[in-house]
Amino acid sequence: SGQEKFDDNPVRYSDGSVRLRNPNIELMDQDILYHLALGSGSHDLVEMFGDIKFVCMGGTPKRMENFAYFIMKEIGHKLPTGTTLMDISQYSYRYSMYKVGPVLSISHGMGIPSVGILLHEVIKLMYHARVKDPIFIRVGTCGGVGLEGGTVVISEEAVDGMLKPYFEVPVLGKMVRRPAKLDKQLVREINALSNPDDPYDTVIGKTMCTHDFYEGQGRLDGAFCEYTEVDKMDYLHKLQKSGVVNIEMEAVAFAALTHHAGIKSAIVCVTLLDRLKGDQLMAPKEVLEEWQKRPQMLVARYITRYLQTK
Ligand code: R2B
Ligand code: URA
Repeated sequence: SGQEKFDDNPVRYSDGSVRLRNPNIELMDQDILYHLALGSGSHDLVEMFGDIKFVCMGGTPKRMENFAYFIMKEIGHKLPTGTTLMDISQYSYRYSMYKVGPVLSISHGMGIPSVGILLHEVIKLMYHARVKDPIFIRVGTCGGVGLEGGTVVISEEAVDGMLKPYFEVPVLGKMVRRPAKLDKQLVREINALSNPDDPYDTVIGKTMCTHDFYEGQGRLDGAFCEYTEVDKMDYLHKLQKSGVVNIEMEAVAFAALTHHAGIKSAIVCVTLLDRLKGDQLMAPKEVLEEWQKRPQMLVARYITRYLQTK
């Protein structure tokens, strides 16, 4: 059924549940998901998470708490009386996690190492909880390349800071390279739900993922800068010619690790500025907050439709 193969085994079991590409895990008597403050010995993960369908991730704890309340309203989920939404991972003091029915809303922090650690543990969580065919979506922020602030971007491809479409990580002293693949159909399905009446654009394009916010994204306003404004603009125009429409800091790891695990995923970000016009984030706090709801609204629409039709 078009399933990825590794060794001789599909990445998912025939019922759609996540199979780990690591023979060690099932041999351990418990698995401690340290950065989530959860464990297969200490928690009944099937009972707690077995009904998950969507895993939504974004940078900050507050944004993902807001998303949890928002998706609760959108899908009409009611908490058991007398209970409130709790941060399941609060005692990790690293990431925040909220569960709203079939939706998990988790903060991933900034950058590839942070999202990478989280993905290892969330993918294992899906395995321990025997979750079937989960869909992972990053709802984030980014810089636009020729797009004004407040534009929603659905990533169709993720490339690294050298414009290569893979995630590279040194393992045992050797560079391991994994393709940063996103689900094309999911991109189309999400895009089809953008509202032509919205007072902002929703576009599909290539996303560049960097290891740094300042020099790594060609900014002139870091603590260091050893190039000129002309160099910067030449570079951004080169990016634009190669199809890059936005720049952020997690896409290649997010795309590559979900793909490697056989999990469908998408990345939907809002631009906080147009990098062709500047480097500093000048929009007022209220405006930035309103913009950050835009990817959430689109993703909530996708989740709501999905849950209604399945
Ligand atoms: C977007 O915003 C953050 C940097 O400000 C980073 O996590 C990203 O990808
Ligand atoms: N996040 C980034 O990584 N870059 C920007 O310019 C804005 C948000």
